[in-house]
Amino acid sequence: MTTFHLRLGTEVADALRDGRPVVALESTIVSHGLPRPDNLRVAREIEQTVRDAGAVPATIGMVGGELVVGLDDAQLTRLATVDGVAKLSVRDLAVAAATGADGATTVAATSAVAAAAGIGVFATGGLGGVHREAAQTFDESADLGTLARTPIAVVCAGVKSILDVGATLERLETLGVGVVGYRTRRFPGFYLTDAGFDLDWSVDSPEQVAEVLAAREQHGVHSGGLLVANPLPVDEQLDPALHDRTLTEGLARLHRDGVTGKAVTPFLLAHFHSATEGASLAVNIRIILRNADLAARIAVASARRGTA
Ligand code: PSU
Ligand code: MN
Repeated sequence: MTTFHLRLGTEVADALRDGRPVVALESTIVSHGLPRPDNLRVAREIEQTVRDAGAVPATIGMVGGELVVGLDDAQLTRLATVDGVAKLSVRDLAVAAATGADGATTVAATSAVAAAAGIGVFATGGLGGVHREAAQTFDESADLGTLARTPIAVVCAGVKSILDVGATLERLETLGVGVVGYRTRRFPGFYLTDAGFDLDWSVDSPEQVAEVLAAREQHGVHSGGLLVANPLPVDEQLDPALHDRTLTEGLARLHRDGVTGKAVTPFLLAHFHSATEGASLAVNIRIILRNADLAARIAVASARRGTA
């Protein structure tokens, strides 16, 4: 009889046992969010960035039905290069394990697995959210509902404007997910520094985020997630005119091709990468590396405090 458990990579298991800083990383950006062959190179660079800032990277994914926290290089290569890697949200994890699938974990699944493994900080690029036209389609990423019940800090650059940003912020409030800007009171729009919405709170340092996480844990009142929204500097954002053109065209193609459901996000990401001839990819990579660095510094500060 098969037993199912989380397989921790050796380095991750050692770090967690010793109370050293660990940062969770997702695999959906590798398998479905970034184009080949850049995806594998970037996945390795993200891990290296976490190491350079003093933490241990734990990229999470499913290999042959095994749920791995801290993929080794062969496993990472497999999820970045083979065809047919499933996109796994939380609800898919058990089915994928029982059927022996290869799968990449979304923000929702990565958060849930990381928290179960005892990891408190997670770096990604952009969060899923409420899709445009959600009033008709009900298409809202499971990232939001999962963060409502998962005690993890997610460092991201807000959400992409492929989504309804205002509705996403409203849903985060309804669901009780904390949102703080990192050195800003404006919510970032991934490729763009400012998505056009104010935030109630901002934090100034990794140490201050560690304080927030300690307060949440020690109060024992709120056990949901915290979004740390880390914008790109204005001079590094995607040219806003190019961004707007690409978005309009991508949404039109989505309709034309009748793409729906979990295929929507990867379809629009791929459109951005090809239509901007690499400009959006360069920005995307920069965002992820900046978030990996900040997440690692938060994990280091939390480990110093002895709270994560
Ligand atoms: N947003 C991005 N890049 C991504 C994703 C979202 O800017 O790669 C991925 C993340 O893994 C996220 C998922 O959890 O897409 C959301 O997909 P959906 O909208 O189907 O929930
Ligand atoms: Mn969806």
